[in-house]
Amino acid sequence: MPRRLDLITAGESHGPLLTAILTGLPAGLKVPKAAVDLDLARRQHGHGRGGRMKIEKDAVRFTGGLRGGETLGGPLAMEIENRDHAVWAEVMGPDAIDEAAAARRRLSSPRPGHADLAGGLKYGRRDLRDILERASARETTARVAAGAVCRLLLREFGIEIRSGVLSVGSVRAPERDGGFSFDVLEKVDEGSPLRSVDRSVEGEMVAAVDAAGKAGDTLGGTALVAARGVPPGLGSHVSWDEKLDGRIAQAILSIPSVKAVSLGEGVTNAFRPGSLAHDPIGHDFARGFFRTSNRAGGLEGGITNGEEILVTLYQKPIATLREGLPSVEIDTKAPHRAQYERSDVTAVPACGVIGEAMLAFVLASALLEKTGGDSLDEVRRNFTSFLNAQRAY
Ligand code: EPS
Repeated sequence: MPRRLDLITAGESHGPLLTAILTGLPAGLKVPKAAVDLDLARRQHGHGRGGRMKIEKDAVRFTGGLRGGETLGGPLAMEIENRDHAVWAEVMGPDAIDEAAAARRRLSSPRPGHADLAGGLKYGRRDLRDILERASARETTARVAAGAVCRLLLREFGIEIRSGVLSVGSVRAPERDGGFSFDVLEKVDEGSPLRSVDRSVEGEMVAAVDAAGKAGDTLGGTALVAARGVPPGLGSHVSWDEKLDGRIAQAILSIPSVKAVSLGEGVTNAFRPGSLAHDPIGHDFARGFFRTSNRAGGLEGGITNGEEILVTLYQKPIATLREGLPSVEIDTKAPHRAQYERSDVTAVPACGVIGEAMLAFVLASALLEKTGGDSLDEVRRNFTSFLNAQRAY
């Protein structure tokens, strides 16, 4: 896949820290620490998060690629401390561990729905903690840090990304005529318990989370992630791996627990006739080409069409249940309830924030692939000429 930006993350949930390395940024982008920390805090927020979020106060530390708050064009390296490592050091020490302490925290009854067993079989690890530590959604902290930087780049070009929760468990925000779009997300109260797109159902959502928590159960849900200000012409129809819809879907599906994604009204459209599934084209000289609806969610043929990018993600309930689902103990092979690890009752609000980060990464990469440019000024010049060419079309 021809990618301009690349992101690598490293780190275990209870290891010393998480690392993100983002390559391909132009020089001259201002990256205030506060902007990254803001998104890290947004990821931690949400009713139904577990005890871990009371321990952590995620904050970024830049260790490469930045001077005086500006990118230099080299890889941007960031780290976020795991405060909880202090109590896990003898179990999760990178150099040495205390075998007795590690044995006490050994995971040998895998959780259905988690990576534990499939990962243990694949990597030949007899302590399934070796899988869970990396599979944990804690890793998304590093993605959100990188996504915050991508968001800053996109903002330079008038592109904004937001998210909001559409449903938690079976409680859904009531449907709206024309569906949900970016303007609804602008009104999401970031301080509200579940960052819902509709405050009127938030109380019911909170009650559902409380009931699930009391019962030792967990809840999934759906969130809308959207981008506004994206020009037509990012991504391409020419090759399967350049199609931006496919790249967005892959990025969103890589978020732990996300099992389905709908671009625009992709799911609903499958049940409609063609006459009701597409977006009529109009033109006026002030706006250029526009659509009278946005069922495609801003993507046609794998290319952005200038309308808002609308992505709905579907998150399954977290796989860690207090009672433990039926499983097997891997030494004896005898039936055994899956082990319980501290976890969240729901993480749908966080999932929306992580979705923003993934969408920001894909769009920032697609924008740079289109414009090229080693400095932000050069990217700007190329972006302007790209827009001017479209105006003259
Ligand atoms: C998470 C950190 C984890 C969990 C949760 C998300 O911390 P701990 O395992 O120490 O409680 O709260 O992880 C999972 C949902 C999971 O499936 O692993 C975080 O930072 O988002």
